[in-house]
Amino acid sequence: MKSIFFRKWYFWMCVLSTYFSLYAQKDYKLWLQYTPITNPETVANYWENVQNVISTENSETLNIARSELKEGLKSMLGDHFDISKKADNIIVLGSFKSLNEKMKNQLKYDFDKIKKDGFIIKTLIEKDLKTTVITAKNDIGVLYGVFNFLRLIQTNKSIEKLNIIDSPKTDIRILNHWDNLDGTVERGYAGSSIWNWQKLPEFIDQRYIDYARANASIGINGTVLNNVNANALILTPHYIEKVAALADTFRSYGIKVYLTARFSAPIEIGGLKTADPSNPEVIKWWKEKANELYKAIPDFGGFVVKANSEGQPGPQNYGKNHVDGANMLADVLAPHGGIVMWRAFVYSEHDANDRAKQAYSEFVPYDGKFKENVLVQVKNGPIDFQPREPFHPMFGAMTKTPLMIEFQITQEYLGFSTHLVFLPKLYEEVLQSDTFSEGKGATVAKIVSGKINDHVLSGMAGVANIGSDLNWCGHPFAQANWYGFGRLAWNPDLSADSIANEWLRMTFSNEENFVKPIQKLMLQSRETVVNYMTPLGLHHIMATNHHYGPGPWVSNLSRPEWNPTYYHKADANGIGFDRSDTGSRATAQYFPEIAKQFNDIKKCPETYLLWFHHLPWDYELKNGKTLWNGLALQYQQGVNEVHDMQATWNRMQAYVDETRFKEVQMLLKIQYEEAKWWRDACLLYFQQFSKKTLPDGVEKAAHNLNYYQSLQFPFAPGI
Ligand code: BDP
Repeated sequence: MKSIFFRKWYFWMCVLSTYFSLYAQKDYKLWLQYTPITNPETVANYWENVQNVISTENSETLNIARSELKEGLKSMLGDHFDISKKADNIIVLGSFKSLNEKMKNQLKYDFDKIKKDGFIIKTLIEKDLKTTVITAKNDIGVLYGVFNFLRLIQTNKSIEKLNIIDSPKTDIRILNHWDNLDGTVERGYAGSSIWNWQKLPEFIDQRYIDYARANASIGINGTVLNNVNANALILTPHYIEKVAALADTFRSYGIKVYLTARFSAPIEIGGLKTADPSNPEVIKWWKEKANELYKAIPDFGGFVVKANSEGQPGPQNYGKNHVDGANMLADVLAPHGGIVMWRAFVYSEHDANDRAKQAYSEFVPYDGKFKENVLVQVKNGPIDFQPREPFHPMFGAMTKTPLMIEFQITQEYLGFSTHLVFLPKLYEEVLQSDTFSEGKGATVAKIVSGKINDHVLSGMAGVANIGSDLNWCGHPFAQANWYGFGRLAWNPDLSADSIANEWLRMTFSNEENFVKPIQKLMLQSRETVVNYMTPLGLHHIMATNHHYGPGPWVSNLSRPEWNPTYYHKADANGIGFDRSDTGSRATAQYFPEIAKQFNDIKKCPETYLLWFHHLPWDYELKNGKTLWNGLALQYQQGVNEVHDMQATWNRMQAYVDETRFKEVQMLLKIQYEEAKWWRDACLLYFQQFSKKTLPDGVEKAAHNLNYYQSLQFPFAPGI
C-alpha cells in the first residue's frame, strides 16, 4: 500500500518537475529559444534552403558555429531538417580562405568591405543550385554570422535571397559586472554573482558556457568580472588562476576577460608603502603583475579603473592626476596589447559647485594627454544613470581621446528587477543626441563608435543585470535590456523599435497579435517610469543608499550631493536645479547650439525642464497647464500607463507559457502599486511647498506623508 502510494507520488513528482523544468528552461534560454517555426509555408521555404551544412575547417569557434547552426535549425525546423540528406541547397560555413575559388571571386568585393569580426551572409545561385555562404575574416565573425542567420529564421524573415554584409561599429563591446568576491553583486537584483570563485578553477559551471554563448549571439566581446569598487585580491595568484579558467571558457566565444584594478593594490597585496604612480617600485610592481596576468591569460583584455571617485584610491592621493594614473597602467599593459578603461565618474566632496559639471571640469583639460591604449569611460549622463538625463557634455568635448560610453543595464534607479522598463529606448535617446561638436550630426553614437575623430579604439560598456536567478536577470523583460545593450554596442544606430521587435519574436512568439501590442508596451515603458518617478527633468530623488522608491525629502546625508533636496531644490518659490546662465552654468559645457537650447526656458525640451531650470509653481507649460498641475498630472499618467500595461499583458495569456505569463503579471502588479507609491510620496512632499491642491484627474494619496517617510527597506538588495 505504502509503496503504491509512494510510486504514484514519485510519478507525479517526476511529471511536475519535468513540467516545471521545461518552462523554467524557457526563462533560462533567453532569446535563444529556437522555437519551432509554425507556419508550414515558411517551413517549406526554409527547408529547401537548408538541407546541408558544409564546413571544412576546424577550430573551437567554428565547431561552436557549426553545432549552433545545426541545433538551431533542427530545433526550429524539426523533422524537415535532415543534415544527413544529400541535397542541392546548402549552407557553406567558414572563413574566406576556406571557400572555393569561384566563391572567393564572387564574394571578393563584399569581403573587402567587412572589418574584423564582421561577416557576409550571401545567397549564391547558379543554375538551380542555391548556396548560402556564411563567411568572415576570422572565426568569430563566422559565429556572429551564424547567430545573425538564425535570428532571421527566429524572427520569421525570409532567407531566400540574402545579401548581408555587416561589421561591428565599436571594438570593445563589454559587460561590466559589479560582482564582489564574496558573491554579492553591487546594484545586482538577480540573485548572487554567477562566478563561483570557491569552485574555480577546476569546476566550470555550465552557466559560464551559456553566458558566453548568449553574449556571443549579440556580439559582446568582453567582460569585466569584478566590481569597479575593486578588491585588490582579484590580482593575487589565488584568483588569477580562477580568472584564467573563465578566460579559457570564454575564448572560443570571442570574449576577452578584463579586471578592475584597485589603484592601491601595490600596498594592499604588494607590501609597498605607496601606490604613487611615479614611484619606480610601484611601476615595477604593476609591470610584474601585468607579466603574471598575461602569462596566465595571453589575451587578457586589460583594466577598468575607478580612481578618486566615491572614496576609491587613485593618483590624486599622491598629488598626481588621472593622466598620470591611467598612463602608468597603460604603459605596463601596452607591450601585451592590453588597454585601460579609465572611468570619468568623478565628483568632488570638496567642490560645492554643481556635481553635474565636475567630471567635465576634471577631464576635458586632459584631452590629448592619455596614452593610445587608454579609453575614458563616461556615463551616459552627467549625474548617475537616472531614468532620464541629458547626454554627458564630455561627449564631443574630448576630440583627441577615445571616449567609451557606460550605460547601466541593471536598474539601480529604475525599479530594480521588479519594474518592466525597456532600456534600449533610453540608450537610443542618448546615442542619437546631437552634440554639435563638429556641426550638425555629431551624435553621441558617432563619437562613441570613433567615427567623428577617427579613433583606433572605441567601445561601449554596460553594467550587467546578470545574476544567479534562473532567468538570469530577475525579470523576464530585463533580459531585453541585456540583449538590447549588446545589439546597440554592435551598432549604436539601431533603433529601439527594431530591437524590441526581434527580441520579442526570439524570446516569446512571432504571433502578430502578441508582438504588436507588447512591442508598443516595451517602447512606452521607459517614458512611463520617467512619468511616475522623475517627470519634467527631476532626478536623483530616490531613497538613500538602495535607491529603491521615492525619497525626495532626504536632506541629512553628510555630502550635499547625496541628498535629493540638492537636486530638486523645491521651495515656496518653485522647483528645479538652475543650471542655466543664472545658475551653475552647466549648460555652458555643451556646444553653443545645445547650450543655447538648454539655457533658454522657452527652448529647453520640457523633458529636461527641471534639470536645467528652477521655475515657479505657476510657470506655464507648453500645454497651458501650470507647472504644479502638469507635474501632478504626469505622475498620474505614469500610474495610468502601468495600469494599461497590466491590461495589455493580461490579454497575452494565449501566446506565452504559463510561468513567464504569471511572472510578468505578478511583477506588473507590484509595479502598479509602486507607481502609485512614487506618485503619492512625491506629490505629498512637493505639495508642502507648492501649497496647491491636486488637479482633477489625479488620485488622492492613500496615506499621509509621514507614512511614506517612515518606510524602511533594511535588506534591500544590491547595496
Ligand atoms: C553609482 C552606484 C554605485 C557605484 C557608482 C559607480 O550607486 O554603487 O559604485 O555608481 O558607478 O550609481 O562607480
